[in-house]
Amino acid sequence: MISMIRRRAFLGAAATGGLALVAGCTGGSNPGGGSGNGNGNGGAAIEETSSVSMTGSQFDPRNIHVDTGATVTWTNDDGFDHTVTSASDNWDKDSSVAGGEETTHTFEESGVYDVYCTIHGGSDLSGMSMKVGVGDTAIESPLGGGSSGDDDGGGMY
Ligand SMILES: [Cu+2]
Repeated sequence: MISMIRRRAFLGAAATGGLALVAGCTGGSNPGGGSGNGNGNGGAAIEETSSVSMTGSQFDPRNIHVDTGATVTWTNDDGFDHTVTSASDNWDKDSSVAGGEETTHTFEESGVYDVYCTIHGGSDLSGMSMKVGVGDTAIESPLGGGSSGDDDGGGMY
C-alpha cells in the first residue's frame, strides 16, 4: 500500500521535475558496473564468452575474455581440419580439431593467452589466430576483425 502511494508521488515528481530526476538516476546506476576493459583502441571488440567458433578459417570471435578457471571451448564449424595451438609461451596446447569436433582448455591463471591455427595462421598472430584474456589481465592490443592488417602472409618467401 505504502509503496503504491510512494510510486504515485514519484511519478508525479518525474512529470514535473523530469530533468533533475533523470540526471539523478543515471548518476546512481553508473558506478559499480564497470568490469574494467574500457580501452577501446582500434575498435576491436573483446567478447565475454567461453565459446569460440572456427569458421571460414578464422576464430570467431578473435578476442575473448573469461574468468579465471573458466574452460574455453573451440568448435570447428568448417568441414576441414583446424588446430588450436598456443602462440604464447605462457601455456601449452596443440590440438588438431576435425570438422564438427571441438576442443577445450581450462585457464587456471590470469593472463593473456595467444592462440593460432598451425594450418591457416602463424604464431605471430597473422591469419587464423586469436587472444584469450583471463581474469583481471586485460588484452592491451586486441586483434583486428578483418584481414586488413599490415601482415598479408608474405613472410614465407
Ligand atoms: Cu585452421
